Amino acid sequence: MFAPFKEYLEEELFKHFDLRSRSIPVGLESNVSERGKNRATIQSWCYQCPQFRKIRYSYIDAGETAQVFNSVIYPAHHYDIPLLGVDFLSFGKKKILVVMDFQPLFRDRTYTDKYIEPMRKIRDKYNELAQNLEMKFYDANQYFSKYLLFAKTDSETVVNRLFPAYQEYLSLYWQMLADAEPLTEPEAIQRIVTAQKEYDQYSAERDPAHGLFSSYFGAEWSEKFLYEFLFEDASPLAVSSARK
Ligand code: BLA
Repeated sequence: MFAPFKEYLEEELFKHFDLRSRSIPVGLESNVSERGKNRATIQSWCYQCPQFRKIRYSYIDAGETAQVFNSVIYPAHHYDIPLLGVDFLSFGKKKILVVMDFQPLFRDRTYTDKYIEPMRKIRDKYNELAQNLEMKFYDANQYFSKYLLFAKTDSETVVNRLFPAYQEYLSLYWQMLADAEPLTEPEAIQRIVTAQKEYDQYSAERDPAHGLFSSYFGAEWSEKFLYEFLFEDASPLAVSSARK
């Protein structure tokens, strides 16, 4: 379902950037679940380049039961631009949920004008993908922008509307990076280090995927995947005790 999105991201990344592989902890690169009657696989890829310190994406293929494409791009710490977040999910072909955003590190007016307002033009073209749905797991005011794509949709819209919207957002993101002024002050860079780390902590604690991963691959693998790969700068202490 979302394979063309993954392939497009790969082509774009290799076209624009000098990518190096970034290691994924042993055992977390892929997994296969034989639980239940449906076979499920998850596979992940991770790269870095001078502009992006971590580019990760994962694909869950459980046939008709579930297809998920999830990705986060973390800019190098000397760029204050938002993170690029993608979460496309399809369950039983009927329930399709798509989320894509430039995930802001800060919420002040200067930041928003610079990095979020440019998304507006694209968002306005794809109104049917911006449904203002209520968030149950996350807080829409933390690390989400007001021009995110967030929709419950169908497979036809995925092909005809989401794909072009995705291409436009990606293209804007590369442009935003190209126009961004690298930070040079150690304090300014440290502020990004902290903000990106807080993003990982917040995301690891809220991630609604924990249940999905656990059901396929077990709780132990899920916890490792979340804290050692997806959001590796988060510390698991607070949460694992909360979950027990
Ligand atoms: C929702 N994301 C979800 C849900 C799941 C995942 C299972 C709940 C779907 C439901 O309502 O039934 C799945 N999340 C994953 C998977 C991974 C993951 C498989 O991290 C990792 C491989 N989520 C992100 C990113 C964004 C994001 C980068 O990981 C940003 C674009 C958004 N996912 C997002 C949002 C929701 C969601 C906004 C709705 C959650 C809510 O209602 O609060």
